[in-house]
Amino acid sequence: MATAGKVIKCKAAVAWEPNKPLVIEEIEVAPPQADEVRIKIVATAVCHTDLYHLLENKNVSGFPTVLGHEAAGIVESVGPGVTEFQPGDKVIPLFLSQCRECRFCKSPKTNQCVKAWSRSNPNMMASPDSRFTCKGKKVLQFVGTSTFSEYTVLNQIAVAKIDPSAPLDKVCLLGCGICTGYGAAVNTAKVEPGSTCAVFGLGAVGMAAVMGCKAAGAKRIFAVDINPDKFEKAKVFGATDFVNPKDHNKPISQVLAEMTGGGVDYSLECVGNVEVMRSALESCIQGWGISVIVGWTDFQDLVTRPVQLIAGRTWKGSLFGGFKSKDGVPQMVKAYLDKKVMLDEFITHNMTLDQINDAIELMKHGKCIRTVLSVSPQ
Ligand code: CXF
Ligand code: ZN
Repeated sequence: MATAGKVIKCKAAVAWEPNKPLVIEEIEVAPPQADEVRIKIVATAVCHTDLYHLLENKNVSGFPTVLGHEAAGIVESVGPGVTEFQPGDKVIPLFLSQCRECRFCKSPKTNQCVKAWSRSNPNMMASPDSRFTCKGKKVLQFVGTSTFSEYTVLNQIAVAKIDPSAPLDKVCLLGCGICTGYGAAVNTAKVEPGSTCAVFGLGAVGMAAVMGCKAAGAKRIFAVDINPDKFEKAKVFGATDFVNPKDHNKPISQVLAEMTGGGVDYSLECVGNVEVMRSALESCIQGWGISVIVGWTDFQDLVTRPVQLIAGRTWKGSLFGGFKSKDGVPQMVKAYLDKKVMLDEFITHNMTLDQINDAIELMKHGKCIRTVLSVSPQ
């Protein structure tokens, strides 16, 4: 590549300050350093946690930053020591790394990786480091990815190589929401054939959780949302029953208990709201019910009565659907190519990177499932 080893000037959507529209700017992207890979982003989607991190006090890297973590692209060049990737490889950025060396990566019990980005982890480019500058200022990287840009630089532990025949404008969704929801059902809840499930919140993550419950053989899948417009789509992914909490004047856990003879076997919270997390737990059956927290929120306490757990319910959380990222993402790409998982059905809008603020508005108001932004030609 003619650009290898050089600074690339390109377009990116910069978040200069909290709660403000993103600004399309020309930025400079430095060449990859040791163990890093520079990627041309072809397609990226807006995920609800990008909005969350746009809020004051919520952003893990600070400002200015380039948000975006659900994407697919092509390797442009690699830094010293990188042997796994070559220019031209199709890849998906991973907000959760898999170094394959730490005690978590070596355990089959978890997808946590000790080198994953965090506020304080210098292994990954989180605050204060990045390869981006704009107007002479450093622009920070977001959760090790920053995909609202034509080019980005990632550590190789946060990149998955995928099938070269994969359509990047579809498989970009596997970078976050779809793996998160699907895996929460299949890997974390371990939904069993013939079981009953309830999915709370029908955004992309909830829809994918419904799809996961169906794939695992659930016989009844309750789709729960206060926006009944979502029910039709949920049916496409396999939901069999639809519940709008606004139609009932008693707690939704009671409604579900009455409909199922005691509660569901599995419940999945896909909203990121602590009240909903509690209802989801209390909706699963005593004795063996499993409730999984999938929606993202922090800085808030989670409350229930101990007897809920003493009675035999299990409360779990799931990050990225429990998938070890570098292993799981290429498998999910293959599952899509083999028509075992749906992706196209999640895409309600297609736009370009320049229209990112419109895409954010749609997400804010629950008017889309996924908007795919085309960033660069394939
Ligand atoms: C999130 C988890 C928190 C950081 C950004 C990504 N997961 C999905 O959106
Ligand atoms: Zn996400």
